[in-house]
Amino acid sequence: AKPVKLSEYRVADHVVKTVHLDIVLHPTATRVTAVLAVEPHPQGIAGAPLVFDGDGLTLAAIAIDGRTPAPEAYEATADRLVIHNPPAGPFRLTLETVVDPQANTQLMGLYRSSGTWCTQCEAEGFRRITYFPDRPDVLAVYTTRIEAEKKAAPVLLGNGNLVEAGDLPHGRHYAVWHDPHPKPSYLFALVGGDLAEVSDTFTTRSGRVVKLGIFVEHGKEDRCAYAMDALKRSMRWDEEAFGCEYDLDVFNIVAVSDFNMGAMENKGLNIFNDKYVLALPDTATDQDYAAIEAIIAHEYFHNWTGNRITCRDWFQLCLKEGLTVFRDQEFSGDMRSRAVKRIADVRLLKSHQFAEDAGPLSHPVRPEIYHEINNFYTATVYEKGAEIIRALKVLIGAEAFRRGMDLYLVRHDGDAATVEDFIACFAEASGRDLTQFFLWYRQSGTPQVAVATRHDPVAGTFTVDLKQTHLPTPGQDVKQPMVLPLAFGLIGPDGAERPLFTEDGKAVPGVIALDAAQKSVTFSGHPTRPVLSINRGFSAPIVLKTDLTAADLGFLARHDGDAYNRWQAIQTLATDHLVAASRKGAALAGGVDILADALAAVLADAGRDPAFAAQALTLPSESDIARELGAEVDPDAIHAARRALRLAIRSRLDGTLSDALSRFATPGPYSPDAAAAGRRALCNVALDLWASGGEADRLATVAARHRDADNMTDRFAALAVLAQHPGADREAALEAFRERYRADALILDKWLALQAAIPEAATLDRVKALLADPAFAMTNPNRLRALVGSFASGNQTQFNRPDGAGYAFLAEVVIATDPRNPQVAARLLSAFRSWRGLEAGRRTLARAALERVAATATLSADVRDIVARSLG
Ligand code: B3K
Ligand code: ZN
Repeated sequence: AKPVKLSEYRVADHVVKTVHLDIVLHPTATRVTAVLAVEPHPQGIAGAPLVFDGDGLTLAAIAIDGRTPAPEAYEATADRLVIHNPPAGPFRLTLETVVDPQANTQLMGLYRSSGTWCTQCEAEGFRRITYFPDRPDVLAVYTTRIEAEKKAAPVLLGNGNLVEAGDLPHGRHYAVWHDPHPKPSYLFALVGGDLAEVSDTFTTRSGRVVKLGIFVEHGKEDRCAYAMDALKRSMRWDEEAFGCEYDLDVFNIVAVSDFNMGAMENKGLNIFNDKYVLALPDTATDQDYAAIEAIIAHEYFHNWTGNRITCRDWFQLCLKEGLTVFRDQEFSGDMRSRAVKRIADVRLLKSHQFAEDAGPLSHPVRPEIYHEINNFYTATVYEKGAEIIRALKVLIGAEAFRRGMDLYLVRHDGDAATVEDFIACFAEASGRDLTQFFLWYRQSGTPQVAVATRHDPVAGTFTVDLKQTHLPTPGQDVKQPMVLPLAFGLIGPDGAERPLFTEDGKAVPGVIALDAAQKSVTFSGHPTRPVLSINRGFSAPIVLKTDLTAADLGFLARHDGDAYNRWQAIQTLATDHLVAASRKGAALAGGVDILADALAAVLADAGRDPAFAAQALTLPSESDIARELGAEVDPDAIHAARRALRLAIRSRLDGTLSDALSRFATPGPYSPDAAAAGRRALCNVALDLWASGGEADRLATVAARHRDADNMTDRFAALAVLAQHPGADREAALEAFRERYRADALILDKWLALQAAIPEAATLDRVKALLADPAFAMTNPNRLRALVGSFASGNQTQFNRPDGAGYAFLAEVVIATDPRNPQVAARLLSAFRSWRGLEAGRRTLARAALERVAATATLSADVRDIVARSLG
């Protein structure tokens, strides 16, 4: 198929102003009647044929202004409706299609999940319901009438406000929903099913009472309280932090168990993967609670950034996604510990986005070409998209940033906007030229910055030499220097922050804008050498190489006023050691003592912020080390190095670790709040390190903690420790866990994922056996991600088995999944994104597996695109 190019954007020749849908729900033959107010676009091609999108549709009836056109006047295929000579002015187009929700295994368009009818229309699902100009710049006002058998679907939900409902003969009923806000088709949604409702209200700052509803499977009502609370906090926060008030009388959330991603921000009717709604202390971990809070907020925040202001075309996806991720990160930062949230976000950014950007799937935050838009819901668009906005805020300052946001929200309300529109608001608000800044959206790859420092004790000057470089990425061999806002500080030998003066004595702000290939900055007033703390708070999403010594890093770990950089100093120490150890063996890699001392200091001070200490004690992951190595990666060597370092740290901190277990035990009943979660996080990393040697008595302690835990966080953390140590205890604990939660699919997903991540040669057979386990279902995206996704992305040594069996397995699953659900298949396949960095033997085997996928006769556009770019 032809690729779509940003440079070829033009308006639709025919737009739709209002949509009246009449949908009669039926398991296999749902009848959709659409009455569309169509008009030619003033900037479109006059007299052009009408061309609407379709996907797998059959047209049952058509009328133009109430009259059936002659058969030769139009052409309707599964994927297109063409009317050769449409009326020159506005007209009413009536279309009738019949769709089969039960047979819809792609989970795009209208489908069924455990008997509930639901929809997913972003990016291009609406065209699987009716023919339509299915593109985000066609905004219409929707009225939806839904009819169903009352017993099968007592609940009927649509976008906007409920305007009418009633019973019909023969046990049937209907509801009519009207959404007054013009919206693109991708925000359309409906739900019909037998669901329980948890309701509440929220009063907006202007006094409007909004009815809130969360709809879940019967019997799960008691698992919605946290999501509801998170929703109300999100609504309040968005008023306070961004001035955004909710704009309908109702806000509904529906949890379904078959869903391709996390959730969807349909106007007034968010549909969620139930994993991001349901939580009780015994079913969800602290991490689950935090994810629920973040995703509830994210989807709610889309009401303004995404829905009120939408995207002109799918190239602008980051306009809504990057911005909304930035907003949800800020929200979680305000709800929890800001520094810890930042650390968690940067960890995720590096492990997902940096890895993506360093391989064949690298693309700009605003791509310029795509074959399949579903493959661009990536860490780059989302997470790097959010980083760019954070960097912009550092560059222009918080006040100008807020003015720019306010301007954007007012100026573009009701628009389908572009990234240029967005950035123009900040240029105007700050009075700065942001042309160079815009390169962040156009250039792919992670900028690399090298920092060297010079101290002249006689002159009392301290000079920072900065240099930026850009590696080639697919389609971009040569790049221009970008503007990188680097927050920084200088720390004196006493550990105190030094004032910042230039050579001529002028005070300077704590941000260097590195906007050329090279730049040097000299500071005066430093008779003794200060230590540079740079890229504080990870102000620019870059790979940073400094000339800081291990001693400097140890010093920063203790004294840096920036909590993020205290953590980063420890990570850098660990990373430097692990990279060296992976190349030449642990014995030859230094830095362990300094690292262990820094960790001991963190533990001694852990009372101040246990969650921070937990982050510090969590070593870089195996894939982090692989990314640092970049080439000739041997996952077994990395695993061995990491294991050896854990043991070395353990032997130096042993007593402190076991003390931490009692010192930070959480008193009283479980509460998901950040403080309690931080204590549990610290105890659980301490436990993991303390038991890392696998001594029988220690494992017995872990097993007891597993058994006696009164919440899922501690129970599962202990199980995860046990899982790393082979033996009968492990198998017994796994079996007991399974028995205990046998009726709870979401919890068994954890059980599947944990087993798939065991770093042992027997794991692949275990995973294959689990494919046949009743807890697994090939048709459910959560199960697939838990078992296969966790194996491919979370188990470096076993996915990358030296015999290639891990690759072959993933290829098989992808080939088997693709005909049913291309989106999920393509997502799984992207686990190969770093294959080129592997050592030669594994590289050859990975290539062979990718080629096997490529050679499959009938591939979806989704998988074909990922495989082609991976091999390309
Ligand atoms: N906008 C949706 C993602 C849709 C993915 C389509 N393949 C969820 C979100 O980002 O909020
Ligand atoms: Zn989003």
